[in-house]
Amino acid sequence: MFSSKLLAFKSVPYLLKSPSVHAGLHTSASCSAAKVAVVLSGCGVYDGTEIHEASAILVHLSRGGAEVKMYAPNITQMHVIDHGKGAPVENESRNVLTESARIARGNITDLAKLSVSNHDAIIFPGGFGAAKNLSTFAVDGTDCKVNKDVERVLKDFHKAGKPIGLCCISPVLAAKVLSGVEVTVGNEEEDGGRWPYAATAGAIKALGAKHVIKEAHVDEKNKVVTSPAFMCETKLHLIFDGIGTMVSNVLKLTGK
Ligand SMILES: *[C@@H]1O[C@H](CO)[C@@H](O)[C@H](O)[C@H]1NC(C)=O
Ligand SMILES: *[C@@H]1O[C@H](CO)[C@@H](O)[C@H](O)[C@H]1NC(C)=O
Ligand SMILES: *[C@@H]1O[C@H](CO)[C@@H](O)[C@H](O)[C@H]1NC(C)=O
Ligand SMILES: CC(=O)N[C@H]1CO[C@H](CO)[C@@H](O)[C@@H]1O
Repeated sequence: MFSSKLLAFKSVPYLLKSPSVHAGLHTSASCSAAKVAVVLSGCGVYDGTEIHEASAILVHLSRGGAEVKMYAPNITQMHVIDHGKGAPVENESRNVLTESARIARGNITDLAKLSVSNHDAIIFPGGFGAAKNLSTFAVDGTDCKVNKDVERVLKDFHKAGKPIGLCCISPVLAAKVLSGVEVTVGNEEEDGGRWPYAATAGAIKALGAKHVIKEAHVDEKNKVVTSPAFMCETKLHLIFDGIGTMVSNVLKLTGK
């Protein structure tokens, strides 16, 4: 993995920062950076977090200068899906926190330990994990239950006036937990297959939330920012850019 050239480069002493310089940089960076929690729900679109969405969020947060900490609940996944076949794997069981750790490169914390006081904002990528593990929306629709720690953190960030970003299917979590919130999942009609999950907008309205037909929406009053991401059949770079709009609005609302 590491070439001998790289190892040689790293061993040149005058290219390394002294510990004091490094500590100074770290302190100044952490003063102004927005501290953002990202909540994952597994690893893979059909039973966990949508990987491209999580990655796009992390790239945009990095570019925006945010300090990121990742979380996932320590619970068993509802399903393990063979993504090649699109079907559940019989008798296989996986843990949401363990699977999410793949996306976090190992650096992840149990969602039960997430405290609003340590963060300026929170973001939920989509993927079926949000509807299967963070809530029961995939099975129960508008009668869904939301994971108790997901419900707790959504309410805590909302009460503290700290921004909440959600994309793809995740806006249903806010619609269920935060009454009267405005969100978008893109469109309310399938429009020739461009919006295959358009029916979700109806469920959002039935939950008492307001659905807005938009490529990205900022509910200024509730500080809830949403974008459709993979709810739309479109090009990957457009999904990446849409998530960038969501992330930059979340960062703007932190005031950092
Ligand atoms: C893990 O993430 C935290 C920020 O949440 C960071 O301070 C720490 O350095 C990271 N640890 C590793 C081993 O990357
Ligand atoms: C997850 O929960 C299991 C069972 O309760 C426990 O053994 C394990 O240590 C937990 N993992 C983490 C990372 O908290
Ligand atoms: C799954 O487990 C059940 C109960 O142990 C067993 O009856 C069944 O044959 C298993 N299915 C497969 C595909 O292994
Ligand atoms: C295995 C399973 O279904 N796990 C959970 C996924 O998340 C939902 C919502 O919190 C739980 O109800 C499930 O038990």
